[in-house]
Amino acid sequence: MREPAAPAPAPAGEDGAGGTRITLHDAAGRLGVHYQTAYRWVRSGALRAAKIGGVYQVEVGDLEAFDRERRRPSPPPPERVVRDWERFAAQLHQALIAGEEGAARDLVEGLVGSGVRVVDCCDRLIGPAMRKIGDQWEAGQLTVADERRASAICERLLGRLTPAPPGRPRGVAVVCSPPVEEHQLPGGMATAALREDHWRVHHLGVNVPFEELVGMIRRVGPDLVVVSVTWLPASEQAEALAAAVRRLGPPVLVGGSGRALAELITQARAA
Ligand code: B12
Repeated sequence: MREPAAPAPAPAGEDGAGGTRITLHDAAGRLGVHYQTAYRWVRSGALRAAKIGGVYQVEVGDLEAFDRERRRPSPPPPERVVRDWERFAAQLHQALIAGEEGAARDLVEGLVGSGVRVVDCCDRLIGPAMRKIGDQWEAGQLTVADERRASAICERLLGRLTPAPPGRPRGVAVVCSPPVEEHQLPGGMATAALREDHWRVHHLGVNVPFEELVGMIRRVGPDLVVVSVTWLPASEQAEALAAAVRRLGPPVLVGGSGRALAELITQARAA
């Protein structure tokens, strides 16, 4: 059976009441978001749209009101204090090793939705769960496949926790790792935590050649560079990268394994 395709753009029109309508594709473009994001807003009832001839259409007036509301600075949500991180970390670990992605997602998103900060979820939930998986792998209690499945679930979780918050960014940051580093998750967590703290972040992932990392940082011209390093033998390359970047001008923070993201956030603000 074929998957239903996203509706193709249709021309703008007038509705019965005389308001100008545009397709949801165009509305997404005006809002600067992906079609799927706008579609989710329609499905959740946040953005009004009518399905005409199989294509979602939005009234420009509704779109503008929605956009104004979206841009209005909202007071920070009340922060929830979690007292029992270990219990939650054990639950996440269990879900990760069982490959129960839905349970892992519900747990993490439930906490974030109730006011827990993303940075705390990384430092106190995902980090400890993955470290325990590393210990079990080292002890021969888990296979490489168990670890890869858990890592992949965490990557997707992090993707969902890494929105670009609206409002004026604190600055532009690049998060990268030395070329020999293969641990991508810690840099992903650093990205999520910095975005939550209103940085605009370019995350360069892992396995990027040294010269290309430096070249990209030169092109982006960031206010801050974070070098995330996990594998001990990669530390020397991380320091060489930091030295090369410092010569370009921006401050550089090097960190990783065992260092908290809460510390990164404090250092980034002071850099
Ligand atoms: C998943 C995993 C992998 C996956 C990574 C997949 C992915 N998508 O990331 C893969 C399969 C690629 C992998 C490969 C290897 N791995 Co591995 N891996 C792990 C494991 C299980 C989890 C890693 C992780 O995400 N940890 C959780 C994070 C959250 O912990 P953390 O590093 O403390 O993270 C915090 C900081 O990094 C901080 N942070 C991030 N950036 C910054 C920046 C600043 C400035 C600051 C302040 C903080 C900060 O944020 C995090 C949140 O709290 C760990 C176990 C462990 N103990 O970590 C082993 C582990 C890291 N791996 C290990 C090893 C040995 C390897 C391999 C050499 C295995 C091999 N023989 O091939 C290779 C290394 C390849 C390479 N060249 O890098 C060892 C490392 C030992 C060492 N001393 O270096 C560990 C500890 C496992 C073990 N117990 O032996 N691995």
